[in-house]
Amino acid sequence: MGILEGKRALITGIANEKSIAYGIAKAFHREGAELAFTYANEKLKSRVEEIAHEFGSHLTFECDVSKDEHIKAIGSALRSAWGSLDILVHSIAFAPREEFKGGVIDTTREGFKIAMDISVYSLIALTRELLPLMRSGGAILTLTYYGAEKVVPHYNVMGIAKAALESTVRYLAYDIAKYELRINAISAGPVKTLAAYSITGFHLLMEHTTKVNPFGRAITIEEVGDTAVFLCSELSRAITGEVLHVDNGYHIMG
Ligand code: 0WD
Repeated sequence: MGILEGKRALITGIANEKSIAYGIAKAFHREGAELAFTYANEKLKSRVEEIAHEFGSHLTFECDVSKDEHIKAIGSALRSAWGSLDILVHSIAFAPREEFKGGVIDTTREGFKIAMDISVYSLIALTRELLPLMRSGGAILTLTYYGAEKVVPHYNVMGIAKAALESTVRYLAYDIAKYELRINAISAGPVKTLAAYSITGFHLLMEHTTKVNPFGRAITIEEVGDTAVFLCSELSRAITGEVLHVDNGYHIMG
């Protein structure tokens, strides 16, 4: 029997099979969870539907997190499809491509607002909307990156957004504990996904990280998936507000 048997999970942030959220969905499916998916826009609809079928699900909903009405709609769609929810995976981040070109000093007001809205506020808004559906013992998971803690050239406003996201995890952990719910973040090492390609010099970053980490190799989305299973299962029932690095130990190096 899988560790997530009987659990219902909503997975956001799949763009394709390379997405970190895809690795999480795969591991959740293996562990017996029932899955539902959101896609950000019409362009991603058919790809996400195919992925849902692969995992035995027919539940896919459009949700552009910059739109309050989409977030509301997810609440009502899940209420009628399932009536309850155990796990929310928030695997969403965005900043306009130009924001990764110069330094933080070049950040535009608009770019700052967009990065914080899509990458941070969305976690608060989704948590609030889905809270009434979540069963006691449930868990929320988000994805962050080392650029929240240290300067990673070109990560820029996204580093600031990830620092805010990690703080949000701690504050939400406090708020939702009274419902016997938990929230944690995985700080993943670099993975070649669509989002990563917007970051100037991503390949250099990948090369450096791989060279420096103690294992000398890149992480896989399957490795993130396995940690996600732990953080969303009862095995981690005393862990909340935590940022867990899945980076082959890169963050311990000086
Ligand atoms: O190296 C990496 N790839 C790392 C990613 C290292 C550490 C953390 N992360 C984080 C990202 O910052 C993000 O929070 O993991 C999360 C998932 O990122 P990913 O798997 O690398 O990226 P990708 O496969 O591109 O999926 C991110 C998705 C979007 O895909 P595109 O490529 O179409 O932007 O976030 C979603 C969208 O599906 N997204 C949105 N969803 C709803 N509403 C929105 C939006 N407005 N904007 C982006």
